[in-house]
This record gives sequence, C-alpha cells and structure tokens, in this order.
Amino acid sequence: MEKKFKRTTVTSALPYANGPVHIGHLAGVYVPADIYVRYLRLKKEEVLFIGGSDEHGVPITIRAKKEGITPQDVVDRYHTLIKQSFADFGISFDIYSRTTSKTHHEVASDFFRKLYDKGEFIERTSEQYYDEEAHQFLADRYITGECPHCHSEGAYGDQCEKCGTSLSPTDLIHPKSAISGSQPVRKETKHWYLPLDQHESWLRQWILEDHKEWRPNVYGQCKSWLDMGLQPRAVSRDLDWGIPVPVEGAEGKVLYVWFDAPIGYISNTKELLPDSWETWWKDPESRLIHFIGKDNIVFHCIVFPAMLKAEGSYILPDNVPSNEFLNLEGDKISTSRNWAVWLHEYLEEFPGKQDVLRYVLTANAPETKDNDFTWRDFQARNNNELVAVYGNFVNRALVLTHKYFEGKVPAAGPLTDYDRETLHEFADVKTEVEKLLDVFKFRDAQKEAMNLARIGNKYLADTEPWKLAKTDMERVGTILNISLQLVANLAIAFEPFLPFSSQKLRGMLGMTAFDWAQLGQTDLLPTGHQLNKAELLFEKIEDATIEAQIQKLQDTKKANDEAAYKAHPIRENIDFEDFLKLDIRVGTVLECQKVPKADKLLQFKIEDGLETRTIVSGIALYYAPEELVGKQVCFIANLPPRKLRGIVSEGMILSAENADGTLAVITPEKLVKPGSQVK
Ligand code: B3M
Ligand code: ZN
Repeated sequence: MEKKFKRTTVTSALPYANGPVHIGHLAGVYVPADIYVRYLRLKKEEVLFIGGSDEHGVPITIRAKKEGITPQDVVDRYHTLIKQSFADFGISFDIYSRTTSKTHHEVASDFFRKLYDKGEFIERTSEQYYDEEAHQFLADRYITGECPHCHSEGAYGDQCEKCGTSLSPTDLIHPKSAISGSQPVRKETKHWYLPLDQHESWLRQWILEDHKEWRPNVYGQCKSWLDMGLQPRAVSRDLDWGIPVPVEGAEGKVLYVWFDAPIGYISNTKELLPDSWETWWKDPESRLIHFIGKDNIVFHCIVFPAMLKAEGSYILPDNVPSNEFLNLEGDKISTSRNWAVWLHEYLEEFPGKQDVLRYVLTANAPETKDNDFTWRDFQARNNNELVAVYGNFVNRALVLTHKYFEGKVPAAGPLTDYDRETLHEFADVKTEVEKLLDVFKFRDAQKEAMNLARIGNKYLADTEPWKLAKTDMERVGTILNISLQLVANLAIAFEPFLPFSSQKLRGMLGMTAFDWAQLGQTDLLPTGHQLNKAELLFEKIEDATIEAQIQKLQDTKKANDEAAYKAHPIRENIDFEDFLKLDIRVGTVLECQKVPKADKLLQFKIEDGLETRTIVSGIALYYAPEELVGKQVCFIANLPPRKLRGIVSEGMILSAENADGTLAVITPEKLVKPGSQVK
C-alpha cells in the first residue's frame, strides 16, 4: 500500500566551498531538486528545501595553504559566491547555510557524542604518517612521494595522478610531508569507526528489498557495495580544520568531513526552525528526499542512513534521486582544467537568461546516463523550442488579443470539434506531468509541458484567426479565448521548470498566482479580463554569441594542451645503447580481471611467446576487463618484478595518456606472434 506522507524534507548535496559552481552542479542536483520543491509547493504540500555549503575537509585546507590564507577565508569567499549563484538561478532554498555555523558545530558534535555514548562506534589504533617538524598527522593528500607503480615523483598518499593507481600512504617510495618537506614517521593514532559491517543486514533489507523503486543507477551502486561487504569506516581525522571530536583524549582530532556534512542538513533545518525542526526529521509522517550526484551515493544511501539508524530517533530517506554526470562539449567537466561553464560567468554573458539554461539542463538531464552539454544544442533548444514554440504561441495569442479585442479576453462562442479536441489534450496534461514528477522524471515531465505549447502553436497555425478577422469576429474571439486559456495553462505547467518565465507570463496575463490544481482547466481567464502588454518571453540567440562561447572553450583547450605539453616536454636525448636496453614486447591478453579493493588496477595474464606472465596495470578506469581479453598489448618485458597489492607484476603495459589523464593501451596495428619485439 502506498504510504501517505504529511510533509517532505528535501535536501540537496552541500557543495564544497572551495570553488564556484558550474552547470554540472546545476544539472545534477540543484535544478531537479528545485523543480521538485516548486512542484510540491504549487500543490500546496508542506515542503522544506534545505541547502548549504560543505566547509570542512582537507581540500579546503590545501587550497588555503596554497593561497597563503586561512581555511575560513576560503570558505567565506566561496560560500558567498555559491549562495549568490543559486539565488540568481532561482534555486528556492528555504535556507542556505553552512557547516561552519555555530548551530552546525553543536548539532554535529552532539550527534557524535550520542553515538559515542550509545557505544555505536568502535575504536581502533593504527599507524599513520606524522610530520615531526610540523607536529601533526598527515592526511593522505599531504604526503607525496614516488609512485610504486609508474615511479613518477609527486604521487599523493591516496593516488598517483600520473598513472591513476589508487594508493595508500605507506605504498609511497621516499614519502615526504607536503607541509614541512621532511620525511614523515609512522606513529600510532586512535580513531573512531562506524562499524558498517554491523549494519549490513538491515541495510540489505531496507535498500534491496524495500526500495526497489530507487533509480537503477542508485540501486545498482548500493547493491554492488553491499555485495562486496561493508567495512568499518573511520569517522574522525587527525586535522586542525573541522569539528573537534567531543570526547576525552581526542585532542587534535576532528570529525571526518563526510560524518559532519550530511548532519548539516539537520543543522540547517534547526537553524531555520529552532522549535519545530524535529518534526521534519523524526516524525514518521515526514518524508526525506536527498538530491545528489552519483559520486555521493554511498554516503547518502549507506553511511548516513547507518548514522541515523544508530542515533535511533531519525527517519531514513525515502528516495535518493541521484543523477549521472554532465559533460561539456564531449569532455568531462573539470575545475582544475577550467573546463566548465561557471554560473556566475554565464549570468554575465547571458543576463536574464536563467530559464534558458534551466530548460536546456533539464532537457538534457543526465538522469539515466552521463550526458553532454553543447553550445549548439543550447542555441537550438532556445531558438527552436523556447522561442519558436513556447514564446511564439504566447506572443501570437497575446498580440492578436490586443489587436482585435483591446487586450480583453474575448468570449468563447460555439466550439468546433477541433476546439474540443485541443482542449481535451490539455485536460490530460496535469495527470501526465504529475505521474512523471512524482517519480523524479524531470526531463520527460518538461517535455510534456513543451508538448502543450506545441499543441497551442499548432492550434493557432491551423485555425488562422488573423484570416478570419474581416469576416467572423465571433470565431476569432473563440479561438483567442481558447488560446489564452492554453497560455495560462502553460504558465502553470512551466512554473516548476522555468519560474522566471512563468512569473513574466503571469504579469502579461495580469494574474498574480495560479495553483497547480488549476492545471488543465479551461476557464482560468474570465471573459473581459484585461491583459497587460505583450512582451517577448524568449529571444533568439545568434550564431555569433554561440561561436564566442565555443571559441572561449577552444582557447581553454589550447591553453590546457600547451600546459600539458609543458608538463611533459620531450626528454633529453639518450644513447642508442640505452634504448636497446629496453625490451618491449607484444603479448596476447589471455585473462583480465579487476584487482579487489583497488578501483584502478587490472590484473592480466599475458601470453608472451614462451610462457604466460602476470602484469598489474592501472587502467581499470578506462577499460572493462572483458574488453581486453584476446587483444594484443605492448609491455616492457625486462623490468624487475614487483609487488602491487600483494600481486607480483612481471612487467608494465604501455598506454598513451591523453591530456585529461585518460589512458589508451598500445596495440600493434596487425596481429603479430606473441613475444614479438617492438623496435
Ligand atoms: N561536499 C561532495 C560534493 O560536493 C560533498 C557533498 C556533501 S553532501 C552532505 O560532491
Ligand atoms: Zn604512478
């Protein structure tokens, strides 16, 4: 039986306050969340929309160090910028606060303390790197050294960015502290862990049995985590930026950022509603929905629910609509490579066109798979859909009413079959859009709304009232009355998606507000009602404007390519003798599989002409193991064997690296005999 809820608490992921927000954020999380919340509000449901900045974590401290400012300076700057961008795009939070607020520190601290007192944590001591000069433990990112895999310098304690292998700090050769440059020593440290393994069985039931309706990408990720088996997770860190661990003997330790950040949803609710926040989080008649991006799924579907359950008095999320990623012009959005459309820049270049971006991002929403934003598509959707369909219909209906009826809604006379058919199509739209929005299918829902505009546009084109003006004004009045009712319906249907345009349209129609319940009605504008002046709802975007944006990205790409080339200049000449020392061979891949618990590594069995050898290679992000079986690859055959994650690797597979770090293995152009030498 369908559960009936009294109210809905909607949260959207708290962006890290260490950079501005871009179209990927908007498309992935904030536009869908906003559409949903506006829809519920229009339906007069009780809803809260909670947002805020995530202001803790190591990357913020690293950024501060680089810029020679404090972490607080960093988050102050970006919190303000991000908050403004969201406001500009009409993301209608009821509160947008931050995890450095006093309320949040208290709430997160109390939350930890309650779990601690209930015995919900386990304590573990482990050895970690410690900087004796700086007197502090080092976060993984604060340790650099030689990669044990590709032997390049400057690999981080959690990952080598050159070869993509994920590492743990103790894997590094010649580790160095990024703070003092000294060689860190291993030292014992105590941390608190959430024993996720102990939560596994109820999580399995709750997700895999009770929430089969979650999006396949969300459900699938959860299932694979659960099937791999959950491990205890540390919820504290040795760091001086964050919320101090509120127990004795925890000096110099703070809550892990992923422990405090989701509690931020609760704190921000409390900041907004100090007296009634608990209703939104603890009443079983409240429904909790988290909007997030796909990289946050495990934290929202497994870790946070386990925290809430361990605390004991909270409800659990009812759904976690998570999107895949949005790419930009065929390439992954990247802050460090400046490959993004930043919201504040968009607004400078396209002032007043928030809804155009909202429309395009929803039309292309990465709901089921990664999707691509291109400027050409942006232009086409604006010109061919918003302008030519929606805007055109609205404009014609209003302009004709002004021309023939002094802007007063004319009376409708007898209806033809075609009139009735058209009205009939409108009557269904409410149910259709609702069905889709209720299950978070925003792009299909917006398509329905646009279909409505198409029907209206076609109706005017077919009935051609401008041709009847000389002969049959009563008929013209009927056609325009119907058209105006359709226009009013459009204002309602598009309200969740394009709030700025709906507001403008309501202004033109001389109507202050509509209810969702009115959608589908054909008497929204009474006969004789005075309309205001018709303005253009959308305007055409010219080729030159789009070309300028494409050029801007091409310039970025060029700068990136140059930087990449500079980072890897051609090395100095070597002796031919040296080259001859390198023994590169071709081998046939007999078997290939993922290395457990190492997301980047693949383990190969290679036929090398004489026998088979095992090679471990950091290319798992770019190939599915089965894609490579049967292929021929090139490998260095005379490197000394070395151990990677406990596996002895007897060689190194050669790949070419793109500027963005993606890898492609090198294969001979024709099949050759395994063991053939590359020269
Ligand atoms: N700040 C990660 C992210 O921005 C993180 C989300 C927190 S949600 C509680 O992707
Ligand atoms: Zn490496």
